Amino acid sequence: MSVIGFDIGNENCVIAAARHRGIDVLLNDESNRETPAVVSFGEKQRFLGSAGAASATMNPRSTISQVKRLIGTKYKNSWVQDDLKLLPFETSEAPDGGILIHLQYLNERCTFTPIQILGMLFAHLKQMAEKNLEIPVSDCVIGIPSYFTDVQRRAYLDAAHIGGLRPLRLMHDCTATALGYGIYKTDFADSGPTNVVFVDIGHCDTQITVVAFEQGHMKVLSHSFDNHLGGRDFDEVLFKYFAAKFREQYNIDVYSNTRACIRLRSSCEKLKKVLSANPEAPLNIECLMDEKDVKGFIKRDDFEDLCSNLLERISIPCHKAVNDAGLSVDKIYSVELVGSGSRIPAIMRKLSTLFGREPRRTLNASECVARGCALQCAMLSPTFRVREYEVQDSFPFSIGLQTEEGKNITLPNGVLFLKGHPFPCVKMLTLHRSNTFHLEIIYANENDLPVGVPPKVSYSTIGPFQVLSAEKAEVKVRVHLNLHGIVTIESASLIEEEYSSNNANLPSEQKVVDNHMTNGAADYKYADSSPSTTHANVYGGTTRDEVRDAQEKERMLAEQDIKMERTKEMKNTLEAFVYDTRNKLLSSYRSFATEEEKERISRNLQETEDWLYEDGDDESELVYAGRLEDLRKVVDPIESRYKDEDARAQATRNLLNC
Ligand code: ATP
Ligand code: MG
Ligand code: K
Repeated sequence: MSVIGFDIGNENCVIAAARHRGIDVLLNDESNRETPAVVSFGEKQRFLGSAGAASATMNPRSTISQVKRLIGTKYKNSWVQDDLKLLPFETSEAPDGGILIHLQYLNERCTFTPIQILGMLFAHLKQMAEKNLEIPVSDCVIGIPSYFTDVQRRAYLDAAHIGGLRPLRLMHDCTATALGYGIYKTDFADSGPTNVVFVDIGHCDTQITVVAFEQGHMKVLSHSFDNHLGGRDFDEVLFKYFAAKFREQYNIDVYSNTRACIRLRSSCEKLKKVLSANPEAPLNIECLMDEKDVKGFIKRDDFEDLCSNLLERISIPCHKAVNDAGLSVDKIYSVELVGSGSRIPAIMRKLSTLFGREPRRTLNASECVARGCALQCAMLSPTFRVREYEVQDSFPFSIGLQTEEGKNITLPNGVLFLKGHPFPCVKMLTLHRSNTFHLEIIYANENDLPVGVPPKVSYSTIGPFQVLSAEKAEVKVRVHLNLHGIVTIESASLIEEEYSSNNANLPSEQKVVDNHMTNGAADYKYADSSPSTTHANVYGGTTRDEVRDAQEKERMLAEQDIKMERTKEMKNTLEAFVYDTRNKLLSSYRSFATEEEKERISRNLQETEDWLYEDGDDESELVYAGRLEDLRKVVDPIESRYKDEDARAQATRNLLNC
């Protein structure tokens, strides 16, 4: 059974696998530890990961990247619109308000959802892991940003299912990182918890998490984020700077040319990386547009000045995380910096000032999320034995419950789960109902949420059911905030008579049982229950049928890719046969073919070669195989004569040796 951790970034994906000697990061076909999160549609097949990234500039309109960001978002949302402007592929609004991606493939206009594209990436990573480990891969743990909403979490699970995976847990990125940090560390003080701040700066976002470690146990105290602050914002600063410079200097407007934009953007990203190690750096792009070569230059100091705004913004989620954790800066043992976006030296300096100490880089900045997820997968997997270690995560949003009239249900604290609540967990509440009713799960505090997230999560119908006496009927509703951070109304049970009499003097809507779990589900015994049916609608969610259709579509697309790969292989075999036979005619076959035979074969080889470069450049596997077969027919007699003679010679040699 596979024990795998996936970190799907906006930019890069990392796969880690637990083996009996520890956690390994798996290599892709290019022997890299990171794989670009890109799906590119060629003329007849898809190119995924590194191969996809390679075709980004050649084929920008059909190359899909940054899809993680688009998952479970609304097309009309203003930041989504801003993001889409930076992406070269075509999009439109889906009927449910989400995003549709349009592109040309196999001479047709095709439409995909971001979930489908993410599913393709998952399928690719799964395949990569299988190739590495030589076992089927399905069980896994997947890292997600802590600020992901319910619908985004569900979308991630759907995408993983489309890709053929079975996620045992969606795990907050920084929680995974913290697990990898805490489980190996044995020198924690006995006097009290050791508080560590994890700062993860990725391509598009910044996540801050405060964790209290004790021997054998870690507890997340707070999560905070800025989901619009990452490495790419620093690229954008350089991009704007050079776009303006080049307009002045070369009279070109890169904004008017998609390809030029992509090339300048990617050069700016490289330039940013160079500036992390050097005090100044040049920028040269040949033939950027209007047949003009451009040259630029920037000093790190000037770059940092241009970024001062962005650098300033990092302090906001940092303060928030420390405050929400109920700590002051002097109670922090260490600040751990991860995520490749954090390699900018000015970020390190900013954080040093902020926390009054130099952040550390104890963990591998680009691999820690995947490694932590693999560890968690090992802990959840029955096939692995991992040191006893308790992970207690906290949920970043407050969750409330409303009735059909939009009225809040009276609950202690006014909410069902207060922000920072440990999860997974279950809450039971008891309601006086004698007829079918509806419950709406909502985010209770809009200020916690990323910008533009609607507060409604899902809508459940409970019932129909029949009661003996409307007076005494109570319905016990079990709400589950599960291991993935997805909230569901798991069940509802009708309880009459005996049970309600036990609780007679409590106001009905305040009977909330809080049960915090760290492992598995808690057991509840119902006094006298007859289950009633519940049915939930998730706002913006995918239906089972849609997932099934997407799985089928993915299977077809994968088949087409395999078909094209096999076609390429057959074409290569045919080509190799031509060259190989031509060589043999001059060497090994020389004394086994008549001049006429040689003449005929040579002619055939030449014809095949010419055909391969012209009419036969783009044929099916079957046609190439047919051609190969035809060639073999004329070559085989010579080959067998040669083999017979070779065998005879070998036999003679053996005889003589004895
Ligand atoms: P996200 O976490 O937002 O989903 P991700 O996990 O793919 O994205 P990372 O791989 O952690 O992101 O970071 C990618 C970012 O790091 C890119 O913006 C990249 O330009 C930046 N980066 C990588 N190396 C360096 C470097 N040496 N100096 C500065 N920035 C760098
Ligand atoms: Mg990341
Ligand atoms: K285990």
